Amino acid sequence: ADVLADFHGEMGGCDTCHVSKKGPTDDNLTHENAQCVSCHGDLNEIAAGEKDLKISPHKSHLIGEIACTSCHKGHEKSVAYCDACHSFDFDMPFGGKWERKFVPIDVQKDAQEKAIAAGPRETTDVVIIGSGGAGLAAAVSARDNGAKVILLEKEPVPGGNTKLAAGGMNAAETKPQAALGIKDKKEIMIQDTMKGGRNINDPELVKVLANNSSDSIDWLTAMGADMNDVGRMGGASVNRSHRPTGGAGVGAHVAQVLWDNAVKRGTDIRLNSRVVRVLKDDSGKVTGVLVEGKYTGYYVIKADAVVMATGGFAKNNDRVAKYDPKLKGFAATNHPGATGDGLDVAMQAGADTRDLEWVQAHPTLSPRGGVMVTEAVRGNGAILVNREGDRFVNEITTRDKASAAILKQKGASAFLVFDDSVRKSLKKIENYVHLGIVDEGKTPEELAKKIGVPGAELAKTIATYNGFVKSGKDTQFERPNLPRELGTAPYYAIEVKPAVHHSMGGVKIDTKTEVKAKDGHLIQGMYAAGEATGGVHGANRLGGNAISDIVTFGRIAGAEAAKYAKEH
Ligand code: FAD
Ligand code: MEZ
Repeated sequence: ADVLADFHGEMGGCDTCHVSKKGPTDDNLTHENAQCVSCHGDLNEIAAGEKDLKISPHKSHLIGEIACTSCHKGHEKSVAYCDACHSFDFDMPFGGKWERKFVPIDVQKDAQEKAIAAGPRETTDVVIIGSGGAGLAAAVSARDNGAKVILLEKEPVPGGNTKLAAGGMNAAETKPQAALGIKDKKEIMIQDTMKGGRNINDPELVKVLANNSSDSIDWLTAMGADMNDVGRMGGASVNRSHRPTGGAGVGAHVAQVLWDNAVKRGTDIRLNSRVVRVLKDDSGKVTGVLVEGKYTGYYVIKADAVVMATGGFAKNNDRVAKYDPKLKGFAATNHPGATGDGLDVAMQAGADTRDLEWVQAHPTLSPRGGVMVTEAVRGNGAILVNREGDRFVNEITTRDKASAAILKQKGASAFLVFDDSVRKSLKKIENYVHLGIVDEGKTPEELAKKIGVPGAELAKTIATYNGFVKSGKDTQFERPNLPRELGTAPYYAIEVKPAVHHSMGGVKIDTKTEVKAKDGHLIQGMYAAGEATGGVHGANRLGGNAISDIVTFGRIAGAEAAKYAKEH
C-alpha cells in the first residue's frame, strides 16, 4: 500500500471512507472524517494516548474541530499540516514532505466558464471569503443582522494568520485597562498608529480603528473572550495590548471565540473552498462568487454581498519580493494560505489597491523552530543582544527599526535574553520552551557560554540594563518601558532574526468597508476587512493593531453587507 486508500481498500473498498464510489460529497469531507473518527476516535481521544510524546501531533493550537483529512490523505501522500510552520519530524504513515505551490486564480479557464454558464448551485445573502478573524467577525455580525451567510475558506484548517497571533489586541479606554489603573486615550492610539505608519495611513480608517477598539473588546468579552491581561507593544506609548489572563496567545483564543459564535449562529462554513472570482452583473453590481471546491469542483454561489476577508500575502515570497526586493528569500511568520490570491480576486473584480509596497518584517522569528517569538516577550522585559553580548537597539521600537537593527548585527540575527521573572509573566513563553527553542543558564555567564557570546560582556550588559530599570531611564537606547530587572535565575535566550510578517497594503475601502474601484466609485455589494485591505496601518503596522483591525472592521463589514443584502 502506498497511500491510505490502498490500505483501507484492502479493508472494505471505497465505502469504507466515502458515501458512494463517486467520492466526496462535500468539501469539508464531513462523511469521510466521521469515518476516521468512528474507528480511531476523535483528536482528544488520540492525543490522550500520546502523553509520552514531547510534541503530540493531535494536540494543537488550531481552532475549530480539525479534520483528520487536513493531514491524512486518501489518494495522495499524507502531510503533517504542522510542518507548514514548524520543523517537526513526525513519523507519519504513508507520509510525504510538506510543500505548497501557489496556484494562480485563472488556471482551468474552461472549467471555470462552464461552471459560470451552468448558473448558481445555491443562493445566499452574504458570502464571506476567509475564515480568519476578519471573516469570522463578519460572519457573526452578518448573522446578528439577519443575513444568511456562507463562509468559504480555501485551507483545510480555519483561522488564517489570526490563529497564530500572539502578543495582543490594541484598544484604548477599555475596562481591562481601567481595572489595571492604565490611563489611555483613543486620541493617543490614533497618534501612535499614524506615527508608526509614517503618517501615510488613511486617517479616517485610523479613527474608526481607535474609536471602536474598546467596543470591540466589549463585543468579544460578551461572547466569552478573556482580554484581561494588558501589555505593551512596540511603538505604543501606553500599555494597551489586550490578551487572555496570564499572557496566553491572543489569536487562537479570539479565533476560537469567533468560530464558536459563528457556528452557534448557524453560519455555513466550508473548508477546502477557494474563491477564484467575484461575479458582477453588467451594471457592476456583485452577484456572487465562483468557488473552486477541492473535491466538488467549480460552482457558483449567488449572493447579494461579498466580504473579502482573505488576509495578506507574506507567505508568498515571489509576491513579497516583487513589492519589496530587499525581502527576497526571507522566511515568513505566516500560515501557508497567506499567498495573496484573494487580492488577485479583488483586483480582477475591479478593486483598487494601496500601499502594496509596504511589507513588514517581524524582528523575532526563531530560525531553530520556525516560529515567531512574540513582541510581548520584549514588552514584558526581554532585551536584545548581539554576538558581542551587547544591546544595540531600543527593544520596543517599531518593527521596521528593530528589524533593520538586527540585520546589521553579525550573523544578521540576535538573541532575546530574559530571566525567570519575564518567563513567569507571560504564559506564551511556555510554548517556546516546549518547542525546544530556548537556551537556559543558571547565570548570565552560563547562558552566554551556551549561545556563544562573551560571558563577562553579557553579565555587564544585564547589570547596566538593570541599572536603567532602577533609575527608570534607559540612557543608552531610550527604551520607554522598563518593566522589570533581569535578576531572577535561570536566564534564557532565544536566537531570533527578522521574517516577513504583514502586508500593510491591500484593497482600498471606505469607513464602511465598501470596496473602492480604480475610478473611485464604490463596487456595489463588495466589502473588505482585515489584512486584505490597505490604509489602516500606513507604511508600518504597530504590534497589536491587526487583531484590533480585524475585529472592528470585520464587525462593520458583516453588518454593512447584511444591511446591503436586505436592501437589494
Ligand atoms: P487571516 O487570519 O490570515 O485569514 C484570511 C483567510 O482567508 C485565511 O484563512 C486564508 O486561507 C483565506 N483565504 C485567502 N484567500 C482565499 C480565497 N481566495 N478563497 C478562500 N479563502 C481564502 N496581530 C496583532 O494585532 N497582534 C498579534 O499578537 C499578532 N501576532 C501575530 C503572530 C503571527 C505569527 C502572525 C503571522 C501574525 C500576527 N499578527 C498579530 C497579525 C494578525 O494575526 C493578522 O494580521 C490578522 O490575524 C489577519 O486576519 P485576517 O482575518 O485579515 O486574515
Ligand atoms: O501585532 C503583531 O503582529 C504582534 C503583536 C506580534 C507579536 O509579536 O506578538
